[in-house]
Amino acid sequence: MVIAVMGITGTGKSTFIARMTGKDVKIGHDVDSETQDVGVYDTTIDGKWVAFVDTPGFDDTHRTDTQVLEQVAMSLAKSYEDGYKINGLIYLHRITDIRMQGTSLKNLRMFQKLVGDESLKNVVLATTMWDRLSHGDGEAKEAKLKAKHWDRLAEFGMQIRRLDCPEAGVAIVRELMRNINPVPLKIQRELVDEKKKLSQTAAGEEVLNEVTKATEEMKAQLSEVQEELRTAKESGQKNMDALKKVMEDTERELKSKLDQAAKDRETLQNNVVGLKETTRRHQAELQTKLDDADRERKQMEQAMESQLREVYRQNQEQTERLMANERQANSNNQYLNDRLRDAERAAEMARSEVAEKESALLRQEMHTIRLEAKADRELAEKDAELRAAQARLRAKSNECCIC
Ligand SMILES: Nc1nc2c(ncn2[C@@H]2O[C@H](COP(=O)(O)OP(=O)(O)OP(=O)(O)O)[C@@H](O)[C@H]2O)c(=O)[nH]1
Ligand SMILES: [Mg+2]
Repeated sequence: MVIAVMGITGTGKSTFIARMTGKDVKIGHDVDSETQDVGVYDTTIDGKWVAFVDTPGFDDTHRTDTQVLEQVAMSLAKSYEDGYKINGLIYLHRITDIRMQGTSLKNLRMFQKLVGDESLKNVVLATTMWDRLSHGDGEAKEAKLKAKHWDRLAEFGMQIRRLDCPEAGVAIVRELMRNINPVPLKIQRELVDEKKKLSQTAAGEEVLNEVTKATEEMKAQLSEVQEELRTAKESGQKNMDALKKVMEDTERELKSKLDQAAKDRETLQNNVVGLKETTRRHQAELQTKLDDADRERKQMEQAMESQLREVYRQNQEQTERLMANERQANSNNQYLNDRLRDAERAAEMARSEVAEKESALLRQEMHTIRLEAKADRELAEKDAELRAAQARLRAKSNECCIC
């Protein structure tokens, strides 16, 4: 899964890729453009291999638009030839930018020409730097930009998102990862399938027009400067030397720019094969990066597979251990239940034994009471008999005294 990140210099492309991959991507901290070459940085998101392509933006401080286009177009064409399709593109724009004109407008136009209307559905335009202004200001700016420039592109399926919190980046990438059948970009079709020269592609035509316009302007400026220089020489002005120096410097600068413009025109006229030769170094580098990324991905997949196998084995072992423990617990339970039943039975027996003993004791007690009552009765009878005998004895003794 390949995702290209584009946008003018300083919009946060490298920062975004560094956050997504955790890799050491070179980030710019001054006004000069930082990323000079197309770079590939990969990672795994939701278990899937994702390679981010970092690109230099147009209006680079070090190179002309032609040179940037040549490099970006070549990289895209080469990866397409090698079977790597771009699943998604993220186009970054600073929400802090005062107005959308000049550089931003030109860059967006170039981007649209590179991608083509059919691929805009694979594009997310994401705004950065929300932390640098109030949310209300950001929303107002976003609404204006949508109405004036972006809604047109959104009609072709381009999504507009904000990179305003740490989770927003992954959400955008996940959205693009759903595109599993990507269509090639316009520049890829033009260069590879239709074998066009760079100047014949929509993006190339745009740059060529700019170069032609700039060349005409510079030529007009040059002849003005040369004319002024000539008049100054003829009029014999006092401060001639200083003026001459300024004019000559301007002339030299314009000539060097014209030389560069001529080189740019030549580059744009090259066909894909010629282009390939001039950018062989970049191609080889990109290929190496893609191959490295691919190798790393395979290694990662292998490592993940063996990790998964290990986790599966450990799970299996743990399951078996748990089952054995459960079996042991069940048998312990059974044993305890048996013992409990035995104890309950023994208690029941003891209880009935006690009850029996209690009733025997009760019977014994009643028997004793009955015996005691009988003894009392017998004692009373004996006592009565005794008293009767005593009475009889007393009567007899009385009879003897009388005699
Ligand atoms: N405050 C703030 N700064 C950011 C944000 N994103 C990036 N930056 C800063 O913006 C500067 C430029 O970031 P880069 O990632 O180098 O931008 P780039 O688009 O790769 O630039 P080039 O490589 O020159 O095309 C760096 O100082 C970043 O730290 C953001 O969302 N908020
Ligand atoms: Mg960068």
